[in-house]
Amino acid sequence: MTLNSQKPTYVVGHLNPDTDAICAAIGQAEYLRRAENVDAVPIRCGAVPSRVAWVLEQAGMETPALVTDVRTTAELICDKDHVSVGEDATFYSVYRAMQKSEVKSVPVVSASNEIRGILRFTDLMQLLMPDSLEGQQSVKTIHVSQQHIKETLKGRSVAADLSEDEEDLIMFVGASSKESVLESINAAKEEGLCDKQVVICGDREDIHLAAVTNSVRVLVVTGGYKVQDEVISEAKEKGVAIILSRFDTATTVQLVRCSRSVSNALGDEFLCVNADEAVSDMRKRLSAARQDLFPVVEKGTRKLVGVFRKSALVDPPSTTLVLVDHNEYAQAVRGVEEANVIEVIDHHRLGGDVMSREPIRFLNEPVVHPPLWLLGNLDI
Ligand SMILES: [Mn+2]
Repeated sequence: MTLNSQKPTYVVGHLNPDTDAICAAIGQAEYLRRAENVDAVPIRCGAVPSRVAWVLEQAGMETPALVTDVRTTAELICDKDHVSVGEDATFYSVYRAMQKSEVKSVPVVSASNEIRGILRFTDLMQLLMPDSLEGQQSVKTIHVSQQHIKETLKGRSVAADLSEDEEDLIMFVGASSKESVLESINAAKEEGLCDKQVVICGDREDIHLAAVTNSVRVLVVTGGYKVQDEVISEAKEKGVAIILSRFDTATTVQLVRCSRSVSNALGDEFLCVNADEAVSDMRKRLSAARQDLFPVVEKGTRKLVGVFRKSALVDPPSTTLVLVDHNEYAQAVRGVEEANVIEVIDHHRLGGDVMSREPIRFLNEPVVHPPLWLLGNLDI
């Protein structure tokens, strides 16, 4: 059984439970539910001996669930509704998702929801900036897929099929005179860079044709303009992709940059926490980390369960416990020291372990033995 976020009050007997430990947990939980309107659930912290199983079977009672550790876990403190994004998502879609959810970091996951990294707003911004300002080519070069360009532009493809693979593309805006544009295309051709060029321009048919004839990689036609059939058939023949954008050239250029996938901004180093890891165990490990958001993953699969901030480690919610048939921590469920014990019902010596912030019900009475004829096989 996994402790979930809507935790009830657990009523638990001692380790190596016997009949009175199990039956007291069942009985006291039932009493608290009925008489005191407490959301009480009986649990056990060890295997059920056959004798106890027999008693429960005779009484038609269910065996309490096994909970061997009541420490607060990562799963318990994490936010399971936090927005996450796919590694294939574009800058634009992630930026919009972060704005909408008003978050500064998001977990990035694979198609099967495995954690790939944590993306901060500042990491995201790097996607808009060229890696270097040295040389025109590096400023204009972006690592992006044709399919993503189309998606971000909410555009339409009219010639060769768009590639889904990311590649280095060099943006070129066909805004100058026809002669200047052709000169640039020819220069790119001489440098062997033509098949990396994305030519972006409006309703300039001569440029469209020149770009396609020279086998640039992609032609993006802006402003909602159409391209001539001649250009389309030439593009199909040359394998040039054409994307129609309804945005003007300046906006289109900006949105092409925003088409980069966020996987390009992900670092390798980030801390991850298993869902069943106790907060008290992870606190030291995470306190020095510069990370502000920690992904919680399913142990073994690394599937994302949720995320939490460092501040969640400060005062995590504790498990509420009622101890029956014991009061010494040495005999209690793991994590009892971190739990909030609100009641003790027992018939053993006082161990002196239980501490509480407020007064609690603490019943400790010796058992008055029943007559010998009743003892039989009873376990008390
Ligand atoms: Mn007992």
